[in-house]
Amino acid sequence: RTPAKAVKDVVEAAAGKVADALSPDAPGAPGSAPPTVDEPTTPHDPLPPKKEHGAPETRTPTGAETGVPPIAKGQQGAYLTTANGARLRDTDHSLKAGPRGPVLLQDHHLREKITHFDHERIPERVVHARGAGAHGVFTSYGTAEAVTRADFLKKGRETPVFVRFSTVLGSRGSADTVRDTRGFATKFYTAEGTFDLVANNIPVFFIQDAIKFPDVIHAGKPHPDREIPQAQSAHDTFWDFVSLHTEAQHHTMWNMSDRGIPRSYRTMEGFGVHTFRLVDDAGATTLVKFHWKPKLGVHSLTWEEAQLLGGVDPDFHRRDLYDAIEAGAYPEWELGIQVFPDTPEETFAGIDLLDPTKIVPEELAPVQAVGRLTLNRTPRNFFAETEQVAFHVGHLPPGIDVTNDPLLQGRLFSYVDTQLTRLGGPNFTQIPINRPHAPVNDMLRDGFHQHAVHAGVAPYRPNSLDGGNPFPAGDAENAFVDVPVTVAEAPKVRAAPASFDDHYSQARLFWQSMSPVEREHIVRAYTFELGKCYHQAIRERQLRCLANIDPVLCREVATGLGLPAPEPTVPLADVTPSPALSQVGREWPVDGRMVGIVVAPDADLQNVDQVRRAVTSAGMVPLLIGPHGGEVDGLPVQRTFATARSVEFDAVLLATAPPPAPDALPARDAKAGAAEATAVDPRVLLLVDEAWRHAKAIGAWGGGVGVLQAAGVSGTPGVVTGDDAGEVFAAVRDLMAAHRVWERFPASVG
Ligand code: HDE
Repeated sequence: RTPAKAVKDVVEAAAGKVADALSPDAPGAPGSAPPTVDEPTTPHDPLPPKKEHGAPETRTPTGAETGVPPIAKGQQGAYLTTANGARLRDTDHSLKAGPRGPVLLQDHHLREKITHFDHERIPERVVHARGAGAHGVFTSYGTAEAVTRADFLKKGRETPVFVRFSTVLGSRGSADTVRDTRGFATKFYTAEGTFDLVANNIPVFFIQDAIKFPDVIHAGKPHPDREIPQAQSAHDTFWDFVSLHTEAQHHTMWNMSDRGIPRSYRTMEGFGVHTFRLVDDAGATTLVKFHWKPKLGVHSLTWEEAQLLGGVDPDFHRRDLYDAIEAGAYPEWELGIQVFPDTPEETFAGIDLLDPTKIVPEELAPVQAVGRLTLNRTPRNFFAETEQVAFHVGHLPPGIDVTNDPLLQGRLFSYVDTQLTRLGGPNFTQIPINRPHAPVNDMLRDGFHQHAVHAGVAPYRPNSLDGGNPFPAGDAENAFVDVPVTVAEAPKVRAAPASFDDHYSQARLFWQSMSPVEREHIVRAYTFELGKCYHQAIRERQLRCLANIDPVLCREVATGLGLPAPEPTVPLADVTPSPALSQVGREWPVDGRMVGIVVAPDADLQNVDQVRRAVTSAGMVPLLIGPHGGEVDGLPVQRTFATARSVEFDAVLLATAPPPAPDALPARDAKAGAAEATAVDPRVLLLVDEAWRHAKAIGAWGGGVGVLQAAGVSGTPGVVTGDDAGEVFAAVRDLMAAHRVWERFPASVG
């Protein structure tokens, strides 16, 4: 076998596995029949655990491996008990003085049940409250061995991980698809202690010093008087802040771009933002920036899709993550590093590496892959895992250290501080999801919710009573390395370096790197958001910021707002665009994407079945959309015209022109004036209309071709028709690799 053949074999075998797991008939696949649920009359076996959940947690609160699974909590036993294990006869009636009498204070079960319920809620995160998590594994390529001594980055090491994705501004119950930055926090349970890479999907931050964090968050959160708007930046206080603190302009530009509305967590990049310092075995240091690169490419929603999803499926990203994992289409990213020499100036190509509002373009410092992250297990219990997980930028293994970035320095203080309140005391590292997998031997004792039963009498050192333990470790025992960086002798000041004063050049670099379509989206986003502000002065001030970024951007937004475009107040930076920042112009694997197939009893169902299988073999998920639930002539229907909405699908195929079903709203025949329109169920026409507007590939054969005519989209780019259903699907699949049919978007901004 040639190497190329070997790679091909592996790729084909992997594709086959995904296809099997993704088969609509596989247990647990989206749309497959759920396991049978018996009526609750007598105790019987519970439903089997999800196939990816694996064995229960076996670690002690201090991280030691016991090998003995703890007693599973939850509805696993046959009989109901109190919290103390006494079996109960009744949980539906309080203890009363006679059936109509008053409730007795002695009813311990009533009081225990209600009291526990009363305390079920804990404070939500002050930021990043809305999130979704998953377990997985990180496999190291060994390519970072030259620059760090970190054990988990040695070749072939496999490290368990837990990842939590989040939005920043919204409350815990807010919608997933709002325009916002996304958190991408990863806990690596390494053998040398936990490493938390607490990253975002945007490589820069709003502010350059942590002392402004409460201010920017107060500005972004709902207004204090009415508590609106929820999970939005389209309001006066946000734009007031970012137009006054102009260092925020670069991050804001990313938010207004398609990066602010990801298609899926699976299609987001992740960035450590700050520069970190790596140290190798010999003590030599290197500066790095961390990047996560999604296997499926960077892919975003359209703004209209994001808005529709806020109502149709506010849990869209959460559901997408869980569905993909349960179907075996495991999300993957490569961890990469940009490497810079550790010089006293801490700059690279003139860019200040300590300024968190600056990137280093990949064209100047390529991202070098150091390992692969695969998410393969959904949480067993949302609260226990996703809600209680506690990340901290200071959780670092030997070989990775921090830099003096003033934003990072403030974060080092903030995370544990907020977690003390949120998780109710100092012992949250003992909560199962937070337990290190490295053995723990600290001298921290007592406090609220202490789970460990510590032995010994001398939690101090040195001591002569507990055998002198614990002893400090040295290099030979892989002790953490605080890199002895020289601190310049300098006066104590509240000030920033002069290089931090450049607030516009990289916002301009980003704008200049976008394709015309992406620029158009940015213009519309600014126009929308500023259009939601009530105060003219704020709009005008933000336009003055845009003038310093680019005159075309400023003019287009000003036109949308009906305001004059101001002149720049600083010279426009001369920038070299970074093509790596654009999402347009490349092709990506289509794994795990959703294809909706419209069927009705009159369709050629043999063809439909064949296409359904072809979609599965391409690693995607076919969802049949029928006029009613159940089956259409033996084929299982996963969505009905009443439950399907275009935003769920990445492409739509039509095998038929279904007439209006009885539960359809009146057709828009009068408006459309076309005889054909009345013949097709209006919800199917809406599906096609939206899929077209959102630049998705559309294919049709047989009766489906008539629907495209009725919808007025036949013959336009990315709309495929033909007699052979298999060929139509193959053309649609090829279109999907580019994520969208980009030419369908208007792109007036050149
Ligand atoms: Fe955070 N951030 N942050 N942040 N952050 C929190 O910690 C903070 C910043 C990020 O899924 C909080 O446990 C300060 C940058 C993520 O549980 C809090 C500053 C980046 C998450 C906090 C920043 C992040 C948080 C709230 C400015 C990207 C969610 C709850 C100096 C590199 C983690 C909590 C999760 C959460 C403070 C800026 C990422 C309050 C003071 C820059 C992904 O401690």
